[in-house]
Amino acid sequence: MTGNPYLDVKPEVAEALAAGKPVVALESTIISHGMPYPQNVETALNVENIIRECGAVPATIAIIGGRLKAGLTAEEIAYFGKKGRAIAKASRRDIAAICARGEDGATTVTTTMMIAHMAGISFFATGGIGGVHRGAETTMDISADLEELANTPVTVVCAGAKAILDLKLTLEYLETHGVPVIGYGTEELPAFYSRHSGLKVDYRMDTPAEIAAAFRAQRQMGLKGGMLVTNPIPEQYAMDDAVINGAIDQAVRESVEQGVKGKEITPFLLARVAELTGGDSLDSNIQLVYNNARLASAIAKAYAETR
Ligand code: PSU
Ligand code: MN
Repeated sequence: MTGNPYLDVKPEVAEALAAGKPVVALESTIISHGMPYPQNVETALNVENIIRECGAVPATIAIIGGRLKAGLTAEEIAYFGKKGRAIAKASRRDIAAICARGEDGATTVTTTMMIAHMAGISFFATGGIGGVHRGAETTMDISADLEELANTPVTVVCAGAKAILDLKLTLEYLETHGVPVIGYGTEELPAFYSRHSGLKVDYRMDTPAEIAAAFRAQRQMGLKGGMLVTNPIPEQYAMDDAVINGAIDQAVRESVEQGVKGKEITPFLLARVAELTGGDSLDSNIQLVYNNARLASAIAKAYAETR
């Protein structure tokens, strides 16, 4: 909040934080790289409204003209949605150069956690996180999101991770780095479009208050790192496992054939899966983000009420 010459906290967000009110961070890569225009803009604005209806203040995070923004205006959200993949996807390694050059950057889970923490925000809702990619035993492609969860004290609410990743190795990595994985109302790790992965989370928690209490304990003990809350997609929006897994397998095969590498892999896979499943996967994606925004708001509220 102070002493960071690159950070701009939106006044509404700064006031809420100063008053101890619940604030929920949102990422911008999901807008620019995770969904097509115009559904991306519509979804980003709806998510903010849902958070407000739940009694919290939304803070969509991005880098604009070299400024780290905690809280965007509707115009800024529309700008990100329209520019889409033309905006640089900014991970931890990128933000110093982007800010020094005065450029724009779409924040991933990693950089959204970083900027949220700089601003004093502890709760963050998104769709899916990055993880250990299939074939990582040879490519070493492991998302910086996992390392950030290990180091930065923010609770991230997601719908699990997409099966574009190796979910088993992703859990192993999180275990090694001491990140608690919580299932909201479930013992099974959800897999984004699907409620099922066949893998177990570390803790099942059934109320936002329980999650807030665990986060409080983590803070009071002075532990570094955050928590990952996995919230299954509502049953009525879940996709047929055979359909979604078929599309994912094909997308992964094509990425290998085409030699897609580095930061391009995740956006490539997300876009290809959406194409292969038509509008269905996009609709599921939008609904699970709304669902996560509601849970993150409830956790932030429970945390604020027990301060
Ligand atoms: N997974 C999704 N949707 C997303 C992303 C991942 O299901 O939008 C985005 C998030 O911004 C996440 C990033 O932080 O991709 C991870 O990219 P990488 O795998 O290159 O670390
Ligand atoms: Mn990667």
